[in-house]
Amino acid sequence: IKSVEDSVIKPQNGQMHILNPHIATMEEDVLYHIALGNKSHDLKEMFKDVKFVCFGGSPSRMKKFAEFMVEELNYKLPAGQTLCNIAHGSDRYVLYKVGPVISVSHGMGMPSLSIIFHEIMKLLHHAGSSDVTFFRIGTSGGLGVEPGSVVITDEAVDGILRPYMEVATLGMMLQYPASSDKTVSHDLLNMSKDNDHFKTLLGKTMCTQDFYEGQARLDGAFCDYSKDDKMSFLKRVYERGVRNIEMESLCFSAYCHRAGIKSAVICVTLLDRLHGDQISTPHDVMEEWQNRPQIIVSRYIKQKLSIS
Ligand code: R2B
Ligand code: URA
Repeated sequence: IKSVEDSVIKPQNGQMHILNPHIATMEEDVLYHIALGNKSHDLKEMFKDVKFVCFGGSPSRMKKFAEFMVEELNYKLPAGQTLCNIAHGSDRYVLYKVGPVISVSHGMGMPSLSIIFHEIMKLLHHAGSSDVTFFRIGTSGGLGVEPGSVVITDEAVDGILRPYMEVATLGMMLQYPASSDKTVSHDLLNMSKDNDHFKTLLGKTMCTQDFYEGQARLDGAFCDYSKDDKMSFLKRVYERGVRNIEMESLCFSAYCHRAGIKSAVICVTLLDRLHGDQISTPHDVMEEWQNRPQIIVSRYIKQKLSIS
């Protein structure tokens, strides 16, 4: 097991730097999963002005977020044009651009997030973008918090509470610290308002490899532990500061740290795992809850762009 801290390089002049020396020697870089490339497309023309990338699991939620940003930024789409999925040549992920904001889906789990993260980093590198902030706007299971509350991650940990992501590379286990940027997280927290109809709080986020057994559920197809085992585990992690559980924050935070990108993870909680496992809240209520992290992030973006 090798700990990989030395590959962390801060972006120079805020430029998106690709640490992989091979990229510069490649004749063409095909961003396969978003059907774009640095020869087939003028990535500078398309993406140089990007300042914020918002990732989220579901394609339709990220489309809705893009539509929300059109309203919030009072963005004028070019005459006769509607918002289009720039990655339409692939059916793996969706990608929308609203002025300086990219809204992109990442699918479920760290392997899926990892692929799109690599390709977005390279996209912004080829485009020559600078000073870009990344957000993950997601859903999660809460721990001891009222369902519908929003948790901003102050530290991402794995399923046994270790604050780093392990990746098998060339037959070695490499560990990448998932240090998150406290500044963006605290600034986001300050975007919540006393009269919001939901709570926003900071807490640790446990990131698992699996939705069922990885998150101590009793309702998966397999389960070899008792309800008491589940409850004592969840209470133990609650006491260690965990307030929500999801499946991407560790990879997202580790990669942002490794690339020197300012970032935050902000997720709504769909249920309180101390009270159950099944997600049975009515669809319309859940839709409204899923807007909540988007509202907080949009306030942050508007403040940074000096739009009120
Ligand atoms: C939250 O929700 C998904 C599982 O339902 C997963 O992507 C996550 O992190
Ligand atoms: N996403 C998760 O990963 N877990 C939950 O309990 C809810 C959403």
